[in-house]
Amino acid sequence: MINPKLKNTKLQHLIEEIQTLCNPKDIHICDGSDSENQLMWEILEQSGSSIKLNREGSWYVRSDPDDVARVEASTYICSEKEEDAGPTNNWFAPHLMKEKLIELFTKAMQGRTMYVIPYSMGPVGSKLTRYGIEITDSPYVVVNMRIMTRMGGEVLEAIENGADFIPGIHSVGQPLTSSERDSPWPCNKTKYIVHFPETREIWSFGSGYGGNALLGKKCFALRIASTMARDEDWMAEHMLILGLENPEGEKKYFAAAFPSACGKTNLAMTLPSIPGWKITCVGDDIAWMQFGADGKLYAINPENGYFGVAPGTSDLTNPNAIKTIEKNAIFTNVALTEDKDVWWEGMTEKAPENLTDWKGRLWKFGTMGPASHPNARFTVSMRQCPVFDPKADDVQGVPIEGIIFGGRRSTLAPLVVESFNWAHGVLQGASQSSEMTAAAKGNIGALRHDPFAMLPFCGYHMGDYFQHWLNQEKDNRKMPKIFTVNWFRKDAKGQFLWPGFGENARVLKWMFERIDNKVEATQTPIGLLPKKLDLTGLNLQKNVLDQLFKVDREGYLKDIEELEKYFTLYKDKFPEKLKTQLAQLKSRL
Ligand code: OXD
Ligand code: MN
Repeated sequence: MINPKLKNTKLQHLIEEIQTLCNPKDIHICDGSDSENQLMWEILEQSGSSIKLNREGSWYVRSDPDDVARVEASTYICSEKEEDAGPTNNWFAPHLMKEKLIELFTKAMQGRTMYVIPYSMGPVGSKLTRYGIEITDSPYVVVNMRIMTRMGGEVLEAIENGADFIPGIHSVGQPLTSSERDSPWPCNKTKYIVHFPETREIWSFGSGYGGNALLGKKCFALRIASTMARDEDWMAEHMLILGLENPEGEKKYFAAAFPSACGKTNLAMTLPSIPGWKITCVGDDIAWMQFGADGKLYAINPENGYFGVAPGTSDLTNPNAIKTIEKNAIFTNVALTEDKDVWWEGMTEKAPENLTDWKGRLWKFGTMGPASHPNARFTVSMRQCPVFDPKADDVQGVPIEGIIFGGRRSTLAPLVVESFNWAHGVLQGASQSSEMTAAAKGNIGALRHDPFAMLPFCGYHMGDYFQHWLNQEKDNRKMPKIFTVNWFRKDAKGQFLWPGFGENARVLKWMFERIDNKVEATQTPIGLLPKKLDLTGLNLQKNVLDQLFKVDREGYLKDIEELEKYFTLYKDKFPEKLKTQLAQLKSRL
């Protein structure tokens, strides 16, 4: 038992309860210090989990080959009423799930240390910030949470002084008997990622990977926070936040929702190809937003680091990310070079000789699959990003003037479309669909509906969530303009039409100037398209541009037919206002 007792009785009881249930060999309350971090790495190295890299302060970790991504099929929203979880979530009755969890967690931490991680989602002191306590038996989780959140003594002190917190209980689900040697990546075939939105609790069993185990991220900052946001009139979104500055030094902030592994990290720290324009990064994955008394929408990034997809990241695609990970980074499931550095597909054109792959095998190109897992990740502090936005720590947040929705669509969706108004933009968000990536277990490449890029992350009924978005519009509020982008449209030969990456700044520039009413747009049935995009210095054929902006009426009508079917999933919770928007869109086509 911890001694002396904590002042916060909720925390004291939580620790006692989980200790009694999970029977760990000892308890460690994390303070976030350097020495503690060092100790965690010593433990990880000794158990064969990690390798010190030949890169300042950086570590290499390989997961179990069966524990490599978020497990959406084993993710549950356990609201009292099934209807409140809605048709897009797995639901289970809370009392039955609790019984199941008690069974799973009984003695689950035997032979292991139970770590208690006090962490803050958001800058300490912001009105939008919320605290969490993660209890885990994984030192890998501790070192990651130290980067991904503001973790440690300051937060514990705030909690000890009475601040509330969201509890999250995590176990890798592999107890250790004294004679057993630990596995390098302990985990369990049985996995449960469970959320209780009413009592605001998280329980996660069996996985040590990413969003399954770093409970501040998807579990708290999206699934639980979305329900808090609904009840308290704010927004918890799967969005990056970036600042865009024009050559005159004027700056605007944008929030952008893209499904997992669709380039949010790249866009959030784009190095613009157009002279004089600058992009700064507030966050690459999650935005918590609320309208202020002045009617503007303010956003904070609740996280403190990036858990970015490594494959495809290079000096060409994201030079700022490459600089960010030069030191103090954790690399999980990438390939290891002979001189103890990292490599992944897309980093360089040719793979170095004598690579060891993410499964620990000497790798040869061709028959062994990729050297790094497609969902291999780097974990790194956002403070190391060369374009870290100085306002990322501002307790007020940053004012959002533009909201962007995007997905990975090889057909139909034009490069950029501006919505006619807020409700039309909400329809755009609700209509988002994208080709699946390796971020979640599933059928990669299949087109799936992913409204607001929140399909796996909305903690309540998606129909109510659409309504919550509509409800944000009020007379005294300055509603941001809403845009939809698609960087991934392909030509008949399957080649990408748009070069993407740094060139995406041209599209952002158009949005920036639209917000200021400085550039014109062409009215089309689906929304407003650029009359002219700044393409100076970009050698893009006229026919490519035509294809990028083609509004395929027939294709859209088919898409809408399919969308109408999809929206019946939400039954009477699908908002009337969106039905009207959809009918209007149809009649315009
Ligand atoms: C992520 C995801 O890790 O969306 O950010 O899967
Ligand atoms: Mn994400």
